[in-house]
Amino acid sequence: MRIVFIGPPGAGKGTQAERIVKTYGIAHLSTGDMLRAARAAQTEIGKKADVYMSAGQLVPDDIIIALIAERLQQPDCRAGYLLDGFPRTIAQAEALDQMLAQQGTPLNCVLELRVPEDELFRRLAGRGRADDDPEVIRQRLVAYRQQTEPLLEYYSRCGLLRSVDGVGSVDEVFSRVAAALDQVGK
Ligand code: B4P
Repeated sequence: MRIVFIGPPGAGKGTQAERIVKTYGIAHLSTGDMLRAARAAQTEIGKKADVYMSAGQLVPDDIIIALIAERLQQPDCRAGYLLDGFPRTIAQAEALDQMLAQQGTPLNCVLELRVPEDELFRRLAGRGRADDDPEVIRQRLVAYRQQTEPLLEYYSRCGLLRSVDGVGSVDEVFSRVAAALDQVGK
């Protein structure tokens, strides 16, 4: 199964992704994790990405697309994968469509996790990562609304979008996610 996971910052994508990949036996491709690893290792990509991440902005499309194109070639992706936090812009979605069309491996599902803004602030304040400062969170929400939300319409047009309520305990949210994924392909 090839899944894209979309949701605002702090919606719980990373949290649910861990359970999804275990349950469905697929690879977990988190662009946020990849960028944080590159930043910690002080690679060229990591240093470039840090400037954008610290300001709550999206990292430029060319960097992210190259990162994912390389990752999708790894053997563990053959059994399927969950793209967690990618694509985040229409340009990224178009690049992904092109890569998957070339490989003859289209997406099976796009999962949207919906959480209201006041709850997002509460969760991110509790997490306390370097980019979870209130001003940076506000900036990340603006980036989400302007650059990522248009993807919902993009994927809804091709009939791939499934939206799930992300409010509730981690277990409750996971049962909704699993119910949505179990419907895919039926
Ligand atoms: P990401 O790493 O993708 O992170 P996120 O959207 O902030 O968080 P996520 O939704 O995964 O929430 P989590 O499970 O941690 O992005 C970070 C940055 O990387 C971006 O701002 C951007 O700069 C850059 N980036 C990444 N991908 C990019 C791309 N494709 N293009 C350009 N730039 C890109 O949960 C949050 C908190 O809520 C946790 O503390 C968790 O414990 C808690 N929580 C989870 N589920 C809960 C529940 N049900 N109830 C209560 N709390 C819950």
